[in-house]
Amino acid sequence: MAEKKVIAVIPALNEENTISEVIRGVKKYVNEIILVDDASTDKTSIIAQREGAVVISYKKNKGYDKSINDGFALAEKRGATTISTFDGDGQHNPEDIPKIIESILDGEADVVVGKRPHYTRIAEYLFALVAKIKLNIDDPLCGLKAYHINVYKDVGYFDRFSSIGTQLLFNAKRRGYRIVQRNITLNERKDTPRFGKRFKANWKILKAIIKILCWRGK
Ligand SMILES: Nc1nc2c(ncn2[C@@H]2O[C@H](COP(=O)(O)OP(=O)(O)OP(=O)(O)O)[C@@H](O)[C@H]2O)c(=O)[nH]1
Ligand SMILES: [Mg+2]
Repeated sequence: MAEKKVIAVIPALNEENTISEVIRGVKKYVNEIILVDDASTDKTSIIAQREGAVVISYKKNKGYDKSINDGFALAEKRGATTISTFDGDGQHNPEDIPKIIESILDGEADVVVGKRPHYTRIAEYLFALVAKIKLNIDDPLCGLKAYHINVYKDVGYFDRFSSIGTQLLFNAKRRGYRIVQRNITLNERKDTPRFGKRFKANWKILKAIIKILCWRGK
């Protein structure tokens, strides 16, 4: 059997305060880390490189999903057999990674989604309801997920319409892949969400829900 290689993709926007500790923690549980720095104006990129991550850096902000698209494409090129996404803001705990990748490595699941103990925004509860009905999963917006490379190769992309990291998950369901959920721990964010303040964030999530529900394409 081919060797297994786990690559973590970390999207990051101005996370210089947390990125060093995040990379040091994640490194213990994966083979490689790809950090996608979305035109941060701080030292995120430099610190990530120093900590040994493979860094993709943009001159202009491309957004969360486009960053992960590029991260996944590079992970595939670098021979990943499992790809995990992980937030760079210190809210996830690296110790949860084994729980997230285990079922994929054992061949028991194709996609694993983390379930956070609580959500911050009203629209997250709505998306959770939609995902419960469609996928039997409670937390589609959790930034800690893992995918078998075959799911990504079969679909051919991570995101095409700013789904906030959910399109590959819904696509996997459509194609009959096995999706499971695992409880994870969550730390409080120490500064402001990069995702936008309350109204903007809720609006982005609402748009993603509508797109997922209306989406009939490939
Ligand atoms: N590449 C990229 N990363 C982003 C962007 N916006 C947010 N991120 C990163 O995505 C991860 C999650 O973003 P957060 O702002 O923490 O979003 P969140 O955890 O859903 O929001 P909170 O629960 O309020 O913290 C972090 O590592 C961010 O740095 C972006 O535009 N581009
Ligand atoms: Mg966060």
